[in-house]
Amino acid sequence: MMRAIRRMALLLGLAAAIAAGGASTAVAEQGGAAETGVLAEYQGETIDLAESWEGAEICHQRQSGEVNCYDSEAAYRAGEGLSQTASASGAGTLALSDCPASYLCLWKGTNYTGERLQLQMDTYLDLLSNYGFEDQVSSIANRSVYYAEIYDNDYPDFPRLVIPPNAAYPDLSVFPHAYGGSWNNRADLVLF
Ligand SMILES: [Ca+2]
Ligand SMILES: [Ca+2]
Repeated sequence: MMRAIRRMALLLGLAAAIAAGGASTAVAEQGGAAETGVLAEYQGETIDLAESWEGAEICHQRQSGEVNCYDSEAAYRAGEGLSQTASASGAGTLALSDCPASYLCLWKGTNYTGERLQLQMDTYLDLLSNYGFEDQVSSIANRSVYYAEIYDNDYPDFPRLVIPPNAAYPDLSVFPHAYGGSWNNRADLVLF
């Protein structure tokens, strides 16, 4: 019940959050002000995911909220203290089985390929533009016990697609979008 209430509150605040994000983007474009993206650690440097992943393949949000990025599955598993052999697909190959339990994983390519963003599911709302992932999600896996939803904020009534617990969708182009076309490369935010 608390989750439902929190989700409702977040939805009500959604338009305001998006308006604020739009305004700061406009300011940044006009005045060259700092971007407002999520900062992550990658190869000893701090990068702004909204600007560029700088060649990273996997960006993982820790339970602490910190985001760490890696250029390979092997580097990710080493950096997060995971067993190398637990990766069913083998080091260097990205696949569904590489998405950790309790996480929502989003890929830029179909069939769980391409850059992968791993979000923990107690942040409730994430604007994908802050992670450099806006309108770029092609496959998705929900490895948590909670429902997740992706929203398209390019339309005033926020079309959404529900991702049930333990659902994995290798190709979002099979899901029709309310405004035509499919859900491939349409998601702007995620709600848990
Ligand atoms: Ca968009
Ligand atoms: Ca969109």
